[in-house]
Parts: sequence; C-alpha cells; structure tokens
Amino acid sequence: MRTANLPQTSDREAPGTPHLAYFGGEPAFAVPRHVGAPNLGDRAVLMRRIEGLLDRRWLTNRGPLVEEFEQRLAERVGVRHVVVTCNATTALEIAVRALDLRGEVIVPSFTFVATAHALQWQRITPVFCDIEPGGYTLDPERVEALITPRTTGIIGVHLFGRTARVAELQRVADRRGLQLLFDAAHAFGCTRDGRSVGGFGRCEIFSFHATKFLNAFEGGAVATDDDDLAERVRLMQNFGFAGEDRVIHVGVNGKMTEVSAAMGLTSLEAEAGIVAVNRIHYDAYRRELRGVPGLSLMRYDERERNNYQYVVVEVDRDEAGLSRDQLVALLRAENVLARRYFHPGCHRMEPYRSLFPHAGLLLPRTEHVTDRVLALPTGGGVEPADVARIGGLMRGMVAHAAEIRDRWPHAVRRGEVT
Ligand code: T4K
Repeated sequence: MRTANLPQTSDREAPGTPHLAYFGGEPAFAVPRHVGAPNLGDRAVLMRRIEGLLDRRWLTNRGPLVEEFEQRLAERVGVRHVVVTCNATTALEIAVRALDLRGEVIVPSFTFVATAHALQWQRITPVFCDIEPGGYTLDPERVEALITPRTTGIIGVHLFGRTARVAELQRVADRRGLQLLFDAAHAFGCTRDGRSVGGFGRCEIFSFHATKFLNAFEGGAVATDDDDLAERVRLMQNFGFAGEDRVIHVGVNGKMTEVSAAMGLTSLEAEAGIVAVNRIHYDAYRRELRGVPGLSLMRYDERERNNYQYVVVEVDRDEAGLSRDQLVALLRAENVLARRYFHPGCHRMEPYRSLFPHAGLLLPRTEHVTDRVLALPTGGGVEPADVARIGGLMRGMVAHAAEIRDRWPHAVRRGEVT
C-alpha cells in the first residue's frame, strides 16, 4: 500500500505531515488506547480488603463487604435501598420481573443491547422508541404513541450519563398506568435537576462493569425507595431464600461476590478523583476538536453533576469529508481504539432485526445518530498528552479528507464499505 503524506501530530495549530498508519506509517501509539480502560482506585486499600476477605474466608453470599457497599451506595445516591448484583444485566432482569412487567415494554433502541435483552430473555417484547430531537434519550412524545393495551412499562436509559427526561416520562407513565424504571448503567454520580440518579422511577439500575465509571470488576445494583420492591429484588437475587432453608419466591443467583464489593468500595472512595481525571480529558478533547468541520463533541449539561465517563463525537460525513466508519478505521490503525457506541441500534441486531424488520421506519433519529457516533479513549488508561495527540490526529484526518478519500481502497470508494 502506498504511504500517505498525512498529518498525525498533536500540535493544535500546525498538524504537520508524517504518515498515517492506515496507509502504512508507524502507528501513533505503540500500545493501544482503549475506550473503557478501567478506572482504578487505591491499589493498597483494595489489597487490604482482599486480604481481609481471605482471612475471614467469607467470599460471597452477603458478606460484610457487600453489606457495606450497599449501605454506602444508598447513602451516596440518597435512596432507601440499594441491592447489589453480579452485573447490571441480571439486575435489569430481576427488576423487570420484580415489577411484574409482561407483554410489551417501551425502550430506546439507541442503547447497549442488554437493555433490550433483559426483556426478550423473559419473553417480554421490547418496543423500540426513537430518541428526542437533538438528544440521545427516549422521546416522551414518541413513547406515548407506542403504548398499546399490552404495554406494561417503560425503561428509560441515561445514555452516556446524560439523563433521560424523567419528569415527562413519569407523567406519561402515571397517566397511562405504566411502570417506569431506568437503566442507569452509565449514570452513577450524575444528577437531573440537581437530584441524584438512582431515585427516579420505580427503580434504577447501575452497572459496575470494569469499563464503567465506578467498577467492581463485574457488578450491578438496583436502587429504589420502595421497601416492598427492594425486598422482592433481594429475594430474587438469592434464589428466593428468606432464611437458611426457607424459600418464599422464585429466584436466580444474582449475588455480588465479596471481591467485587472490595473493588466497588475502593472505586466509590476514588469517585472524586475519577471525575476529575475524566473532566480533564473531556475538556482537553473539547479544546482539541473545537472548530473541526463535521466533528461535534457530545456536551454535558454543566448545571448538573456529570461523571464525564464518555467522550462521544458525532461525525457529519459531508462536512468532515470522511464517514464515521472511515474515521474509526483510521484511528484504530493508529492504535486509538475508538468504538462505535452504540451502533447499529438494538433494532438492527438479532433477534430484533428478524422479529421487527421494519422497526427502523419509526426510528429515524436513532438510525441517523447510530451511523454518526463514536466514543474516544478516556479514563484511567489515558494521559492528557494522549488526548492532545488523538485530537491532533483527528484534526489532521479531517484537514486531509480529500487526500485520504483518494487513497482509500477502491471497494470503499465504490461504496461497498462505509
Ligand atoms: N445497560 C447499558 C446502557 C450498558 O451500557 C450496559 C453495559 C448494560 C446495561 C449491562 O451492564 P453489565 O451487565 O455489563 O454490568 C462493554 C461492557 O461489557 C458492558 O458492560 C457495557 N455496557 C458496554 C458499553 O461495554 P463491550 O462488548 O463493548 O466490551 P469490550 O470487551 O469490547 O470492552 C470495551 C473496551 O474496554 C475495550 O476497548 C477494551 C476495554 N477494556 C475492557 C475490559 C473488560 C479494558 O481496557 N479492560 C477491561 O477489563 O461491552
């Protein structure tokens, strides 16, 4: 392949002209920079907790670390109950079941597929709803139009930590007698109208997966102010046990282990530092990408508390001169492992694609956005200098879009690859 004479520098004003890795040059990074590299708290504190749980020989089944984690989460979020689980998908499944959802439940298609799977897994039909104009979360007006006699609930998603329109959704749910819950996998530490995520709807579900703002290796939680719901969730995530040999409910094994709780507690203690690092990266990306034609960085509402865990860019192919997929391919060659979160939308994934082949007709905004978004590396595994370098690369790519298009493999130019 020919080597392109193209820029890859971090300098804001003068991108320079070395070679892009996609065309045979040296990658900008020798070691990949990831989206979702775990945020790690104080390693020594974590190790002390792990030593303690080994000394106690209490590894799972509601050990002291799980109890402490639940209590500290509830205090932090400001809800009466938090029940932690092995992951957020299981937490969603349990919450859906504990709320006795059935028939149809309205969800966005622009989300990680777990939101939809948690329903389909229980033979509940996810009805995909479009996102609001100019935003990434459920459009309450569209929700209303999708309600049928079979609808029992709505799951809003606070995608990338930007909260759904909770008040409007609550009004729809109240008016139509539906349960409302939120997939808050991305939104720990965020607020809406100054109120912490965790207390909206009947319950909210957090994820503590390794890639999340706060991690517990794997983990999830159901947060709620409802005593009865909390009790049902607690029973369901432990086989329905209400005592040593007394089962009073059907249930699964959705328990969090002690080692996960050790990590979760350590992450929670590091929360302020993690936000600070995320914020530095976010601001640096904003500076780097300001004014670049066709690239718009997702904004956070500065009046609210945000965790800044996701750096998301929308690519306007006409203005940038490159498609989102071209940009991702160029960046990945440089070892900048940008992700197409959340492409192509759940409705275009199986089994939904086969079950609802025409769903896209009602999801024009979702289809528009899923073809344009990409997430950039941030978090613990990234240094501010890396952000400057990635920004410089992207500016250079856009500045030299015509040249890149010219050198792009023929199949791409013919439109066989996007
Ligand atoms: N609802 C929403 C809205 C969600 O986004 C998710 C999960 C859920 C519900 C369900 O939550 P959980 O049941 O997982 O608790 C990842 C995560 O596995 C998933 O938790 C997350 N959302 C989703 C957005 O991302 P993948 O398939 O993209 O993961 P993977 O392995 O490609 O990793 C992502 C990036 O992170 C890679 O670039 C590598 C990096 N990474 C990953 C891991 C695991 C690391 O650097 N270190 C690591 O340990 O799904």
